[in-house]
Amino acid sequence: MRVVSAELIELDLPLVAPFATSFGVERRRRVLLAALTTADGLTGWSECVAAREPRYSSETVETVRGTIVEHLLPALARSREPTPAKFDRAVGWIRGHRMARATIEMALWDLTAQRRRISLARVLGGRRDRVEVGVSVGLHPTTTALLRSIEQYQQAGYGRVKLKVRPGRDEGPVRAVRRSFPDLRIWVDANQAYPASAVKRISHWLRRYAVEIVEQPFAAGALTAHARLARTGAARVALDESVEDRTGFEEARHLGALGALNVKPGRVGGLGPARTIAGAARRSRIPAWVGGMLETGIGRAHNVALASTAPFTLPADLSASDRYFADDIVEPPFALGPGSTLRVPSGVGLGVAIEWRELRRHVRRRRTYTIAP
Ligand code: OSB
Ligand code: MG
Repeated sequence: MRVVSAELIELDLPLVAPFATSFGVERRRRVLLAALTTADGLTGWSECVAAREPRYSSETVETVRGTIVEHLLPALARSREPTPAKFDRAVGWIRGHRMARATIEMALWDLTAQRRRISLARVLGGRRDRVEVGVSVGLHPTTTALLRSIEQYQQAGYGRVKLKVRPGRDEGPVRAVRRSFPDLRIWVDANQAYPASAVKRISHWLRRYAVEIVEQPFAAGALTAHARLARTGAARVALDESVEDRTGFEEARHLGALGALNVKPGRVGGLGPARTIAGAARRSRIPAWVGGMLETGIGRAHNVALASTAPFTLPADLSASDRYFADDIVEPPFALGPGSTLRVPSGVGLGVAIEWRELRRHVRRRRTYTIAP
C-alpha cells in the first residue's frame, strides 16, 4: 500500500451560525483536508482540526500545512507499507504538532479500512451501529437567544447540551437554562477561561443548577485546580485541552483531576493515540466521550467511527451536519436519529462519499504533493 501522492485541500466554509466560546467567535471554518492516494488507486481522506488562528490550540492550519509538507510527507515517503501505527512510530520524534500528525494518521486509517473492504468503525472494533450525541452550544448575546436555541435543539431531538461558559457569562445563563429545562442534561465547557481562584465560586452554581459535567474550566496546565474543583463534588470535572497523551492522562488521573475525558482524535495525534488514551481511561473507569471541532462530514465520519468503540460511554460532541453547515461536503450528510443518536456508517472506509460539487464551491487552495514516482 505505497502512498504515491498527497493532496492538501483548504476550504473556507461558512457556519450556519456563529460559534462563540471563551476564546473567540468562529463564523467560518478554515478546513484543511488531506487525501492520500495509493499506487493501487485508493484514496484515504482526513480533516485537520486546527483553526486559522491559534486560540483553542497553538497549532493552526498554516503550522499544520508546514509540518505536513516539511516533516510528515517525507516520513511517509520513506515507508514502503505505511500503516497508522508505523506512521505514528516514524514521526514519534516530532515534538508536539499532534494535529498535523493526526491529519496524516487518520487518512491512513481510512486507507486501511478501504484495503480491507470494511468500515472504519469495524477496523476500530466498533460495537454500536448508532452513537449517542449531544450538542455544543456557543455563548449567545442574550439569555433569550440562548433559550431559543436550546429549545430548537431539543425539538430537533438532542438530549444533552454542552453550554460554553466564561467568567461573567455562566451562572445567569445556566440558571435560566435549568429553570426552562428542568430535566435537561447540562454540561458546561469554559475552554480554560477561569483563574484557579474561582474553584469555590463556580462549584456553587454547578451544584445548584445540577450541571453534570464541567469541562476544562482552568488552564491546561492547572491540574491541581481541576483536582480541587473535583473534590468539591459539585459536578464531574472533565478535561479536554489538558490531556494530549498517555502521560498527561496518567498525571491528571493521579492528581484526581480527571472525572471524565473529552477525546478528540484530531487533537491527540490521531485515532491510534486516541484509542491508547481512551483504553487507559476505560481501565481506570473514567468515562469518556468523543469531542468535536466543528468538523465537516469527513472528520465527523472518523469521530463517529471512534465513538462506536467500547471506551466511549458518554454522549459525543458530534451533532448532525445541519447544526454546522448548510450543505455538508459528504453524502449522505449526518442526520440526527432516534434517542439523540447518529448512525455509524457501515460502508467501506469512512462510509460517506465526497460531495465534490459542494466541496469545490468552497476551495481556497489546493495542491498535490508527489510522494513516490
Ligand atoms: O472545546 O470542545 C471544545 C469546538 C471548537 C473548539 C473547541 C471545542 C469545540 C466544541 C464543538 O465544543 C463540538 C462540536 O464539534 O460540536
Ligand atoms: Mg472542550
